[in-house]
Amino acid sequence: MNGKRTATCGPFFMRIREYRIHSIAMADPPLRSSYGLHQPYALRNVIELESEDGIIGIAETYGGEQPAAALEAIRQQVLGSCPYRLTGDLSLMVEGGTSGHERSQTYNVPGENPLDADARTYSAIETACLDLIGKSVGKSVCDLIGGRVRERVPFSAYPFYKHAGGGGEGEDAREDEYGESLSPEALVGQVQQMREQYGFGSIKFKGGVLEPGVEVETIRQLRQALGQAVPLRIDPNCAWSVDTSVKVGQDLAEELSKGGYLEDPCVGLDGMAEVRRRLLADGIDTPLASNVAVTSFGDIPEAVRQDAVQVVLCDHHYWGGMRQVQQLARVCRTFGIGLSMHSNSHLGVSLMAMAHVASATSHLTYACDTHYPWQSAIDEIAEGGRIPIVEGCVAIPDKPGLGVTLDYDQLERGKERFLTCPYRKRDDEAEMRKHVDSEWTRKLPRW
Ligand code: GKR
Ligand code: MG
Repeated sequence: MNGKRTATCGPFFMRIREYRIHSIAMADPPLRSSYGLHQPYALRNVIELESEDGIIGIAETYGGEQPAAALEAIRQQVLGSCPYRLTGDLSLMVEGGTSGHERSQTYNVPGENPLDADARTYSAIETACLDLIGKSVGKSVCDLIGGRVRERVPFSAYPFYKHAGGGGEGEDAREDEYGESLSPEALVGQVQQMREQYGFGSIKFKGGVLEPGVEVETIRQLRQALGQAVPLRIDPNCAWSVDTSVKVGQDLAEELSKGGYLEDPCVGLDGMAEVRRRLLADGIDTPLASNVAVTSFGDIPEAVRQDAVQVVLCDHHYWGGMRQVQQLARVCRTFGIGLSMHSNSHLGVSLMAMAHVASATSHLTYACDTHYPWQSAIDEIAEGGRIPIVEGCVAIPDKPGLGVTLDYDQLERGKERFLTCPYRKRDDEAEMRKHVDSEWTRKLPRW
């Protein structure tokens, strides 16, 4: 990898003269998952690449110290390089050359997996380069990466069991928009509220928190409240044994049909494959989805061989960028596997990047996940405020690049929040021990 190679970029030479990395924090409500409990602040890193003529490309990625250090480590390769060439120069980061790891299957919280660290760093650079190029030539990112196949990108509601509280701490504690939701009834109320506000047409429900029987009841009540037309998915993040996964698959055979799926019910490809075989033997064809057992191209051959995963959740943030996601889509299509999109707590710059790659990926067969409703305008760093989600969709704006620029006052507030909050990485287990159960450790399977 030699950033200076880009000095030969040719007559249309554009040089990156500034590279800025901003570590920010945003309030995050006490959401539960099998990882534990969300901290009062979620962390993000935002980067800016500024060209010699003052055009700025931006990207948002996983937060905290380690991802910021990884972004810092490539400063010399970035500075002075050409945004058309930089991703080529850094391509070993996503071709297995620097990490040596072909597979990146992980049970760490997303953003803390050392095996996809290079892919995450590369992705942030790629996104910012595409934004910079788009802004310099007056074209949208989705059109630079192959052209939009949809103008409006559908997202799902992402309900969580949660404790009371809206996130933030002390004087910065936020209003609790959704209230405590630790029962099926409260969860249904949360979904209805989200649907009223954003018009979501499908539901991705985060399970792995309460007894499986209660989570089955939650899905049943959702079906009853929402009717037959709304696809329902449940994701316990590997909290269940194979037997429990099969039982839930049987109990929810009807509810998860019609565009739904069962996501990462148990640990590993062998377990997922067994769940699949046993459900099929019962005549239940509910697809199994994953963003845990399949997180890199190296995971795909075994997943296909065992028919362990019928839907892969892409995520440009850790799959190595937008073009890698498009390649993933093609591979999935080739093997008859569906494609959905994973999310983690994020702000509007990430939401727009997710929308652009989704817009230019024809084989995206499900509405994308997004945590966006869990964040608030107080933390938004996008100029103009929150990105609208209307009828469950994000529209590709008629603007160059990602269609979003930074609000620098808001960015400063986010940086200040990061500096004053005590969190430097995501640690849901520690947070769980602090507030819910002092003995708690992540256990897979729990049930
Ligand atoms: O936000 O707690 C969370 C989720 O559990 C998230 O970290 C997962 O990565 O959304 C994710 C998923 O689909 O597994
Ligand atoms: Mg998942």
